[in-house]
Amino acid sequence: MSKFVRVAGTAAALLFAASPAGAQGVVNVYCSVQVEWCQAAATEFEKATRIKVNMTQKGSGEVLAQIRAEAQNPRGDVWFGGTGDPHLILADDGLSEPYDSPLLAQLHPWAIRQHEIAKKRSVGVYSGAVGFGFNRELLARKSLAAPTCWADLVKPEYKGEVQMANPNSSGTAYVVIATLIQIMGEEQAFGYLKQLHPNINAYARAGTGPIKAVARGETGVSISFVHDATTEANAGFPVGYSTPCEGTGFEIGSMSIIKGSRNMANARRFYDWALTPEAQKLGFDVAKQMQMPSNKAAPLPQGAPDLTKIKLVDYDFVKFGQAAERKRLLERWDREIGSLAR
Ligand code: S7P
Repeated sequence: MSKFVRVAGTAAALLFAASPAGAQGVVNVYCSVQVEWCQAAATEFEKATRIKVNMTQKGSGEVLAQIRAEAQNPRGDVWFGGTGDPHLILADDGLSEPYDSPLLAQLHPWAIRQHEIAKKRSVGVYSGAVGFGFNRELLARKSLAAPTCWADLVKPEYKGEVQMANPNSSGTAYVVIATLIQIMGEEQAFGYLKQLHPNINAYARAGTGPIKAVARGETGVSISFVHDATTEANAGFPVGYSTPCEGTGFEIGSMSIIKGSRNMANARRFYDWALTPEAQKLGFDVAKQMQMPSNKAAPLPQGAPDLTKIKLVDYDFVKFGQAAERKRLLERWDREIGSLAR
């Protein structure tokens, strides 16, 4: 039976799976979806295979940093979930293993495209779009309209009302910056982020932090994946969402096998299993997550944002999935935005 342990004093939530009777070895998984999904995946994979799962939950930027730090002595086998750009960057670094799963043919073209861009070192597991989450009750109390355009967020009436994540730790926030650059061009995007800064009350560590703050009524507005807004609304919070009128970016939530994995056969079994419709349905059925699954036979969760109805940019995964480009943009963000007075 899997058990969940949160380690005090660290940002990480760790999941340890107790060894099931007759366990068939082990697989070490770094997991960047929400912890409920990580836990469900560990439990169900163990049940299906009797392979013990040691699972660590962390944000995408943090897992990328960890795998890089462990490159000489890899401790993880699979990285499951998290935004696609850091998975491409890991591939660009040569720190993930190429793999052709027999399940590839069952996937949507956007998930296979991720596999191609990564030169077989990653694959799409789910997709979701960036937008604005908002607390209906809080905005009504403050007589604020819900934002519908990127241009709205920089208006003075939203001073201190908006939250987004820090792109160093959060893959979500990196998608936001890449999105703004693709909509406005880089100079204007950084000008926009400077203008936005007085309206930001916190740059959260985790990408889902801002929408959880919206749900709790701690901030009126967040820049988030809109599927995470529907999860909070379904949990009973007064949360709504909109997608920007100028267009928006999206993620190909991904999975990679870590270079030098010491449990390669089990890593591949987990990877293949995670691409099955049954495994992908767990995201919604057990963990109430609302992303669009990559297996064509896994249904879009009822009430999930329909990506075909959202104005999406033609996201340049090749450009924003390069290690040097991410490093340059994060350094620029630290220099020009992260260091601004609060
Ligand atoms: O699981 C929900 C979700 O929005 O979180 C992932 C995200 O990358 C993890 O958070 P960070 O922004 O902190 O890296 C998304 O991939 C996923 O859709």
